[in-house]
Amino acid sequence: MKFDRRRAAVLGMGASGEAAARLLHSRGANVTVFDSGKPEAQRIRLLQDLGISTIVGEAAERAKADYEMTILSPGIDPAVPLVENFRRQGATFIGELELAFRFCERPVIAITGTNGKTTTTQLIESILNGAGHRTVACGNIGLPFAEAVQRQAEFDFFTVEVSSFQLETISSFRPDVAVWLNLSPDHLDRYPNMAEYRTAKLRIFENQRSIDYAITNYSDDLPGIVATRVTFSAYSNSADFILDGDTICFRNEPLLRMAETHLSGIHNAENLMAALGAAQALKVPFEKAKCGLTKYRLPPHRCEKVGEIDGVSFINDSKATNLDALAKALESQPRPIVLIAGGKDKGFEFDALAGLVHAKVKYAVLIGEMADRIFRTWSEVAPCSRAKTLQAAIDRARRHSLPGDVVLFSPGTSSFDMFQNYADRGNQFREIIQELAR
Ligand code: UMA
Repeated sequence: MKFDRRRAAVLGMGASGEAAARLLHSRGANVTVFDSGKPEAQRIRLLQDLGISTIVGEAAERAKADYEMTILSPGIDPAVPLVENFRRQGATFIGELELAFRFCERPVIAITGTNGKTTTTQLIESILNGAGHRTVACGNIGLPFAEAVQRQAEFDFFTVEVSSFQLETISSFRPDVAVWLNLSPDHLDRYPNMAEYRTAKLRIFENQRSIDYAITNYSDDLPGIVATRVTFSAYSNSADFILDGDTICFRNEPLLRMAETHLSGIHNAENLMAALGAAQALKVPFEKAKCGLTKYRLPPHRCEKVGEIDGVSFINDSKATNLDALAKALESQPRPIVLIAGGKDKGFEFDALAGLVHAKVKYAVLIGEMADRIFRTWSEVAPCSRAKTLQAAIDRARRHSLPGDVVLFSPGTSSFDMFQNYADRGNQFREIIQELAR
C-alpha cells in the first residue's frame, strides 16, 4: 500500500503515535504529528530528522485539520480539545491498530480482556516461537503493532494484545484468531458505564468470518460472534477446555497439569486454556505447544515476591490496576495479608471488595487519590489507615505484620496519581523492599 504525498495527521506523540507516523512516512505520506501535551524532546527531534512535521502544545488544539487521514492514539480520550478541534473540521479517525492492520500481511492473533491479556499474549508468543513459528508479542503490551508491521518479513504471525481504547477506532481490523479472556469493571474514568466499555471490547469480533476463530470465556455471554468458537472455563464442565483439579483438559482429554508450568491460580489456568485454544486454532500440535507453556515465567509486577524480611514476604502486584485483579490476588494468597492498596480514581467503588477484605486482610494501608474513599468503606470491615507516600505505607505495613504474614502491594487501580505507570510503581516498591532487606 503506497501513500505517495497523501497528507496524514497523527494525534499523540507517544509510542503508538511515533510508530504510526514512521509507518506512514515510510510509505510515502506527508505526515504531521500533533501533541497537546509535553512529548519527549528526543522524540520530536527524531521525527523531525526523518522529515515528519510536529505541532505541540496549545497550537495543536487550534491547528487546521485539512488531512486525508487522521490517526488517533489510543490513550487520548476522544472528548479532549485536540480531538474535538479535528472533529469540528470534519475529520474522521482511525487508530494505530487499524492503520497497522491495513499494512499487515501475516495472520493476526488478537487478545483482549480486562485481566490476563499480557500473560496470555506472552503465552501464545512462547507457544508459537517454541513450535518453530516466528511471532512477536506486540500492541497494547508495549511494542506498537505499527512498529512490528514494519518488520513483517521477520514474522509468520503477529500476536497482538488489544485494549478497548484501540478497538474503539477500528474499521476493518479482523484477527484470524480473537481471544476474549474476561470482563470486569475498568477504565470507568473514560467510559460512562460498563456497557460502553464492553461494546468497545466486543469489536474484536466485528469483522471476523466463519473461517476465523473466537476463543472465548464460557462464562461470558457474547453476542454476534460468527467465527468458529472454542470455549474455556475453570468454573464449568461444559466448556471445550476445562480444569479438572490441577489438570487442564480438552473435551475430557487431560492435556497439562498446572504443576508442570510456572503459573498458579485459577485465573492463570484460564489464561493457559485460552493460549491452548489459540494454538489449537493455528493447528499447532499439543505436544509442541506444551514446550512453550512449561517454559513460560510471569513478567514482573504480577504477584511477584520481591523479598522477605523477618519472616514476612513482600509481594509486588502493581499490575493490579482494577478491582478484579486485586480480588484475584487476595483469593490466591493462603497467608494472613497486610494489604497496601489505592491509587488514581478510575470511577470504581472499592466497597465491592469489603467481604473479601474482611475475610482475608488483617490490616490495610491506603494510598493515593482514592485513599479517603476506600478508608470510608473498608474501615468498617478491617483495621485500616492512610499513608501519604509508598515508603510510609511500607513502614506502616511492616509494623502490622508478623512472621508468616505477607505484605501484598496490590493497588486495585491505576498508578498515575503518584507514579509514571504501574511498572514505575512496582519498581519503586521493589527498590524500597530491597533497600530494607540489606
Ligand atoms: N496526548 C495529547 N493530548 C491529550 C492527551 C494525550 O496530545 O489530550 C498525548 C500525550 O502528551 C502523549 C500521547 O498523547 O504524548 C500519549 O498517547 P497514548 O496515551 O496513546 O500513549 P502511547 O505511548 O502511544 O501508548 C499506547 C498505549 N497507551 C494507552 O492506551 C494509554 C500503551 O498501552 C501501548 O503499550 C502503546 O500505545 C503501544 O501500543 C499502555 C496502557 O496503559 C500500556 N494501556 C491501557 C491498559 O493496559 O489498561 C489501555
